[in-house]
Amino acid sequence: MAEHESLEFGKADFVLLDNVSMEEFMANLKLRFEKGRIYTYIGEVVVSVNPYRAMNIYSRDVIEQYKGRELYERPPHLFAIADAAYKAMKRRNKDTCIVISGESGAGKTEASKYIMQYIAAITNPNQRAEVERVKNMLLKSNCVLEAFGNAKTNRNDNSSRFGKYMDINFDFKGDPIGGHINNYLLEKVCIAFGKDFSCINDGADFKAVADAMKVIGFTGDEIQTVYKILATILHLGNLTFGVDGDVTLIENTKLVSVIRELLSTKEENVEKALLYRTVATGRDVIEKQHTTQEANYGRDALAKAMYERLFCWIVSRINDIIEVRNYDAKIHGKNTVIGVLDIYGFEIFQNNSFEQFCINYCNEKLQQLFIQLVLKQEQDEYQREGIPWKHIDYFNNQIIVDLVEQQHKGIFAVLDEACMNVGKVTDEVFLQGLNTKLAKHAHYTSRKLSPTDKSLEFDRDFRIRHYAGDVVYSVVGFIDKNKDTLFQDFKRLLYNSSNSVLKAMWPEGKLRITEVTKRPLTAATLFKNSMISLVENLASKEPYYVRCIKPNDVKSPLLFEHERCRHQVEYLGLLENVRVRRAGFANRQTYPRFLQRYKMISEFTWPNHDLPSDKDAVKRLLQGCGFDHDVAYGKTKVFIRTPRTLFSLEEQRAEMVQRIVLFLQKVWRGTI
Ligand code: AD9
Ligand code: MG
Repeated sequence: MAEHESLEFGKADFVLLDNVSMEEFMANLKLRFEKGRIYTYIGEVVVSVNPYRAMNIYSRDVIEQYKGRELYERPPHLFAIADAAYKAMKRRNKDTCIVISGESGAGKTEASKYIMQYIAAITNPNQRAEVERVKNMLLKSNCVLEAFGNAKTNRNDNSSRFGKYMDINFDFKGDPIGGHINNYLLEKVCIAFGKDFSCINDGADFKAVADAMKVIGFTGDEIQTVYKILATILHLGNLTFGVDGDVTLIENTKLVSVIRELLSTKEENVEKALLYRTVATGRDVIEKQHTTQEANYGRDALAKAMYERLFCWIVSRINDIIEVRNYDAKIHGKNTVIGVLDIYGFEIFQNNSFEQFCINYCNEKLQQLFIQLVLKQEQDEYQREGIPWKHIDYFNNQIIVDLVEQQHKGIFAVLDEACMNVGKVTDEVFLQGLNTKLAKHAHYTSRKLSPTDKSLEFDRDFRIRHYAGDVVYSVVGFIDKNKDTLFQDFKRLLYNSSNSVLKAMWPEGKLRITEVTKRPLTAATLFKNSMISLVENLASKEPYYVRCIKPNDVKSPLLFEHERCRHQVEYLGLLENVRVRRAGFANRQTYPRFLQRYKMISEFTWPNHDLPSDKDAVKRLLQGCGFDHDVAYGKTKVFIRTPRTLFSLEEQRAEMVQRIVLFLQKVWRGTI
């Protein structure tokens, strides 16, 4: 139990609830939110509720209060988790990671920034110049990524449209010496023409971003190219096609010259790539004219692909720059890592498509990891301490992970198969494939399989029973979004640019049409592979979790929408989390620490004990209080099963402390 917090603010750890019920959980969460206590623990997990107002809890002073402290010594805070991850990394030489999850607008990115700030603030006490440089780069790179990867949505004014995993490397002194960023699934669809991206539309904003890029180490040519690509994307948005007889035309040909200029290509090549497609039929190569529909489609695909490629290129350039430089540190010195994952939470919209499907699959993977790691961690500790472990039941979502990613019959496999179809490639073909292969799956159904089900409104709908709840997806657009839809002609166009920076972004444009034999990997396969390696990576580290909750949809600091929050608590599996935590032992403390806190409540231990060991003293104390049945004695720690026992100990302690104080006051006043 965290000190310095009275019950007026509710329970600082959900594990201490009298009953683990949804009502009690929600009441505690609400009370704390209303009292401005936005963080609460579940053991070592931080539950955070977005305050939607500036909180005075991130200052230098507060950082100092958390530095080097144990989790329970201070009120729950992100800083405590960051410190725990840092301590584990530094003292025990462990790679750690902090997984931040929650839905859009719940506060993940803000949390990741506070964590980074904390780590930056507590490291490099000797002000080594190289370390300062690295810290500065890591923080600055964040701004640049946000400028390109965030957008204003109706859910969040500064919504990250990509998942981000950032590793920070530390040397043997515990100072940052480099880092690496992985990005996941930038939502191509919602950035069509980048209308939403302020850095594209606003010259002043772009100036600020360009300055940040310069500081990080992007060259002038590179920044110029970025600017040109953004301008091209904007112009593409204004480009329209018409017809003259059966010939497709570009209506505003002036724009073609502008784009040509920006891309440093030949004018006729731009026009040709927009209006024709080169296809190989056997050994012949022919040029096929687009219909206006195809031309529109091609133009949109080009804009999206250019943006996505640009973003990935920026990430890879940042990685070049922040990579661990120091040869010695790489080869010899101890090099440990803290990873911070800021990734999209479950999304259940009115209309769910391929993006939501990928995002929700990602959350299934992370939940699976959570189950394994949280249980594994508990098991490991009990084993280490020599305490028998009894297994508790929880819903294992592996079945849903398999439903999505299994070879041959998983949803991604069916989707890929539908995309490879020689004949008709349509969303309906994909849906038929699902219905055939998954008809009997307990977590899959569709309009066709359950015609009377009211939640499946349209023929195109299918439904997945996710661990977090049922989600109805519309099959429309799956095929398109899964395929690499960019015509090879565009890739060649960009590769043949005389701008070397742009050229380098499009290496596959080198291939001649007759050489393009292998299909590029589909979006689903790429995403699946990246998730599998993400999870492998996280699993190799000691994890810490931050679970973010969004209190309302109107960005209000006052409103705690009960139903809205309850739903999140449910799908984040927080009650399950409390139960798992409690099924073991609610609290564990080393013997010396336990004595330090409670020794005054027993005559055997106050003021000092004369037993052979602290362990014996703790045993004697707990037997004396009648709590012996509710605890287990490990090698170095005492484990307390129910929170009630801890409460009683706390109460007795408070009572004793008061008595001691009164006694001392009397002594001072000379009345004794
Ligand atoms: V998304 O999935 O990227 O759309 P996030 O990242 O979960 O989403 P974000 O961190 O961007 O949400 O938070 C949304 C907004 O909530 C911020 O712009 C702040 O205005 C507000 N917020 C979040 N956390 C805090 C906080 N600790 N203190 C004050 C906060 N305001
Ligand atoms: Mg975000």
